[in-house]
Formats: sequence, C-alpha cells, structure tokens
Amino acid sequence: MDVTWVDKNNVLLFMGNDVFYFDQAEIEGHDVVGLRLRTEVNDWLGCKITDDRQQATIIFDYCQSKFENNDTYHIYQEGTRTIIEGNQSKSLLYGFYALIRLRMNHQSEADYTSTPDQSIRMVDHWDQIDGSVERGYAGASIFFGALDKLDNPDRGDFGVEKVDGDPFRRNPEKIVTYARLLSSAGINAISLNNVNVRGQGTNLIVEPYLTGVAELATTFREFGIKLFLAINWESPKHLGNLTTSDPLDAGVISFWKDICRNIYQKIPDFGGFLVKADSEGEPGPYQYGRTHAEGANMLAQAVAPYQGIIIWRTFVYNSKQDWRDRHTDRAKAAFDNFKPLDGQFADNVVLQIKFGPIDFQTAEPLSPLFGALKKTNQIMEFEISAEYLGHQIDVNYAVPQWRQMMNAATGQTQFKDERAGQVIRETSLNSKNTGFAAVGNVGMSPYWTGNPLALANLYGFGRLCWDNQAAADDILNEWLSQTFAEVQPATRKTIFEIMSSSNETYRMYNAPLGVGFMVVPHFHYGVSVNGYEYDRWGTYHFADRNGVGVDRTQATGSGFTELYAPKIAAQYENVKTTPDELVLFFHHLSYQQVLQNGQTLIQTIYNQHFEGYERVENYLKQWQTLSTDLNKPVYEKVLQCLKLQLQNALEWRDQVNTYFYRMSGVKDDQGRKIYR
Ligand code: GCV
Repeated sequence: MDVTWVDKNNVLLFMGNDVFYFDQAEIEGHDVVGLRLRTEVNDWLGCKITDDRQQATIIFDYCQSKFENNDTYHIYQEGTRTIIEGNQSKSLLYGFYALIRLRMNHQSEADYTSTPDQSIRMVDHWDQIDGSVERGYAGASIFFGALDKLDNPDRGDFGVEKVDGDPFRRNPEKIVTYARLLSSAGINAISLNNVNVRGQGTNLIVEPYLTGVAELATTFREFGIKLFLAINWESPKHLGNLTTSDPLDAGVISFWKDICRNIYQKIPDFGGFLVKADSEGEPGPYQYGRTHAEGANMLAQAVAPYQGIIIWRTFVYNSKQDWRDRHTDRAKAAFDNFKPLDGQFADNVVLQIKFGPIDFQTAEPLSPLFGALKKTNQIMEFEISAEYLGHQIDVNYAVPQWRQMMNAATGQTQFKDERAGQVIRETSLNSKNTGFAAVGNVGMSPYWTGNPLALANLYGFGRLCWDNQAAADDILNEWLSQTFAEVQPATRKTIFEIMSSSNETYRMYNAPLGVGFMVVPHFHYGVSVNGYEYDRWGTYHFADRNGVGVDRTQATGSGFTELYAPKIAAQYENVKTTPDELVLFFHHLSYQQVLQNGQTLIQTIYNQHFEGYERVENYLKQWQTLSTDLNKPVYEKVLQCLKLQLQNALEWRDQVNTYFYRMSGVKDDQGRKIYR
C-alpha cells in the first residue's frame, strides 16, 4: 500500500463534481507545467475540463504580469465560481493544490492570496547510486537501486557498493507522486544525490548516467521543481584524467565548462551543483591552498551562461580534533571559515549554512553566520530525515524547532526585521538566490517515511519555506485533515495532541539542555552519554563531579558568544539570560545552579527525563485508543514505532539520570527511581 497525504479518494470528496476551465485555450507545447496541471485535473483528480467558461465551477485565469512574484496565486469567488489566478502555470498549479488544501480544511476560498517568503525551497537527497541513503530511515532510495532492493540497512557507515549496469530504479509513477507531494507543499528545488559523492556516484554528471538524471528532471520540471546534483570536488581527476582539481588551473576550469555544456544540453533548466568541500574527509579547494570563494566562483562561472547556481555548504570543520585540546571549538568553524569571505562570492553562489553551529541537534542556537554575512547569498539548512531526532522511529514533529530557527533573532538591529529568515533575504546579493533547504526523509517504505507520521515533517518543511511565520500547529492540522480525511475529528485531535508536543518530548529525554551528542557514535540513535566524549569530532559535554556543559563565553570559555551581534552575544554570555533549553550549549554549570525555571540544573535534568518518558507512555496509550478508526497498516506501524520509542526513552531516561546521579551524588528531590 502507498500512503500519501493527498489521497485521491479523499480529495475527490471535496472536488468530485467540479468542472475546470482554462482561460488560455491553446496551451503551448513547451509549457510543461500547464500541461501537467491539465493532467492533474483530468487524470489524477478525474474531473472534467470544459471549453465553455459558463459551465465551469473552477477557472484558471492566466494574468501574465499582474503579480510581482511569479509564484503568487490568488483564489477568489465570482458568483458560484471559484477563480484561481496567477502569472503563469506554475503559480496556478500552486493555487490548485492550495484550493484542495483549503477545502479539505474547511477554510474560505472567497479571497485568498499567497506569495512565498523564500525563493529557494529545496529538498536535498542523500541518496547513493547503489540504492542506499546516508542517514535514510525510510527504506532504500526512490531514485536509485534495483527494483527488489527496498531496504537501507543503516549502520552509520555509508560506502557505496559497485553498481553493474543501470543504477536508476525507474519507477515513474512513484516519482510523479513524489513530485506532486513536494510541489503541493511548495518545494521548487531538489538535489538528487548525497553530498558525500562516493564511488560511481561521481559519474552522475556524465553519460551514461546523465540520461537517467535528465529523465528525472523531466518529471520534476512538470511540477515546477528544478533539479540539482551534488558533485565530487575531485571530478576533474576522476573523470577528466587531470592530475589536479585546483580551481585556478586552466585544465580544471575547462573541464567544468565542458561538463556544464553537456549537462545543459540535456537539461536546459538544470539548477546547478551542490558542493560539500573540505568537510569530513571530502576533498576541496584547501588542498590547493585556495579559498572556498575561489572554488565556488570557478564553478559559478561554468554554470553562469545557463543561469545555474552553485550551492556551497559551510559545514567545514576540523574533524580530526584532539579532545585534550580545549582551545578548538567546533561551533566556531563555519564562522571562522566563511565570515572572512563575505562579499567575495559570485552572485550565483549561495552558501548553505546549517541552522545551528554544530549539526542538526535537538536544541542549538542559530548559527552566528546569519546576520554576520552581509553580502552573500544564503540558504538555511535543516535535516528532515531525523538523524538526531529519532530516526523516524520516535514521533518527532520538528516543525516547531525549524520555525523557531527561521524566525530567530539575529540581533542585527539595523534591519527592519532582524529575524534570520528576513535577514538572509536582505543581505543576499540576489534575492532569487536565498531560501531554505533540508535533507529529505522519504524512501521505498510503503508509507514513504519510516514512521508514517514523519511525513508531516516533509509537508511542514515545505509549508514553512513558503510562509516562514505559519504556526506549527496550523500546519499540523492542515496535514492531518489531508492525510486522515476519512477518520473521526476526535481521532485527528488525538493524533494532533501526540504530534504537537512530540518535538519537545524528544528533547526532554535526549541530551540535556542543548549540550547535544550523547548518541551512539556514527549511528546516532539511542543514548551513549560518553559516546563522543573523547572522540575526534569535537562534540563534548565535559561532565565531571561538579557540573556539565561547554563554556563558550568570552569571559572564561571558547569565545564563541562574541561571534553574535552585541545584543545576542550579551544574552548568551550571561547564564541568567540564556534560555534553559540552550544553557549547557553556552555554559559549564554546577549541578546546583538554579535555572530560569527555578529548579537546580540537576533537578531539571531528572525532571525532564522522567517527564519525557511519561509523555511517551501516554502517547502509546492515546494511540491505542485509535485502533478501530484508523487504516490498519498505518495504525500497526505507528504502534510498533511507539513501542520502540518507549524503549528508547526508557534507556535515555535511566542512563542519563544514573550518569548524573553518579557524577553529582545528588538525589532526586521527588524520590523517583534512579538506578545506582
Ligand atoms: C552527509 C553529519 C552526518 C553526516 C553528513 C554530514 C553533512 O555529520 O552525520 O552523515 O554527511 O552531517 O551534513 O555533510
């Protein structure tokens, strides 16, 4: 079975008797989005299209340049008819999905206009050509792999097996459904393959693989989605028989120009390249003594004639740290590497910056690069796949956390609106080249995602990219009404109650108060308090008998706080003004330190871990009340996930509580069971 949030039968309940009219009778052959929109109406919905405007109940009005933004759509009513207007087919397609959404949510279609807040709304796949997916928890890749290869055993190690023959899965129906899923949530860009480009994955930019890429691009194009590829920086050596990948070398420059010419012949609207360089063992310009600006700009020139862009990741840090060295702070790395280059990147280069300074943890402050970069295009990066958020086993509706990051204060008070999502638009060289991207979470699972409820995160990410201030609860309700249209309202309400609190719940039983990384090394699911403590990746908590946390203050610590604008720096420098949920990210505190919640640090750790576990116990009980109303396989799958989540929360609770009890010797003031 395949479960999508817009199930055709459910949609038909709301659109079944409608007759559609296109005010542009002759659609030109090259308007593939317009043709797709007709197919969506006719074949997907099964509704009629009429040539007679008078007979129509829904009218698509093309209005050329009426709106400033080409993605804007306007839905309104004229007598008994509903009109969807927009400059182009793509905005009408968005309007079409929006009308379905409005109806399924019983919202008014009398006068509704919508314009996206961000230009780039992107999903990055970490899929590999042997069908495996780095940090994928939903089965094998939907793009690559043999037809019978549906699983993706994740052991935290992601080599690529040799592929003989065609690596593409070639499952057009699945790709059409996926493209619909993305487009209906507002996504307009996709990167196909893992940023760690390994083995034959390097060859996706050349034939014979390029033909398979072009086929996928054709489908995504119809849904208004541009396709990107991640590249291996050393391609000139691997594919061009060159002895160097130096970005200033004439041979390297012409290698990339040739590569691009070929790609654009096959895929004229190809988005461009996504690059992970000098990061976690990947090659990059540093090898040749060049800056990242020199590297990115060289590629930018190669795609410029075709309006392509280069998305360059700032996830650059020393992954060979020595835990004995207390001077290095991984949190500073992206800033140290990229702030000095502000203003040096071409206007078709976009820096892709993880939302926090470390790595998609359950709680991190906003990266200080947002707001500090003043003349650089930027994308904020998220991870829908849930590497650190429960591997799509634990229920974790992460939209509240992402929303908080998109709207976090940068302290850059010179701007009208100092929130990160607004500031990146204002500080970019070209507002077309800013936005949000996230690592995708779908795979060959019959539910698309591991836990069927995890699909809400993909939907929610798209909706937030479009409307950065949309309320997380509203998005969740929207998703529930479209996914579970056929169930009782009380059932939806119960699922809502579980999901809306789930991000906070997961954070409660995880590494405490922003300290992060107490996970099983490499695999990143399950507790291992000291798993990374003496390790090279620079992710320490420094717990001892007196206290825990990382001192990142200017006064006594690594000085990370001073990378922020003065207002934010002052807030984080002072333990009294640092929010509790981040307090151990910024401060090394004694167990007896009283936090803003009025409790000591040690008692807060105990309380949160007991409460986190209890909440999951309740989720399980609540879910079990739904057995008769829900589709059986979905019910059973989520039930299985919740049982695993309960075990996970139990281990987290007991190991974290015991660890800190042993360290501090302080008892729980409520006398709850802590193992010795
Ligand atoms: C694709 C984390 C993950 C890696 C990932 C990396 C990145 O470190 O554990 O699997 O690599 O982030 O974002 O590049």
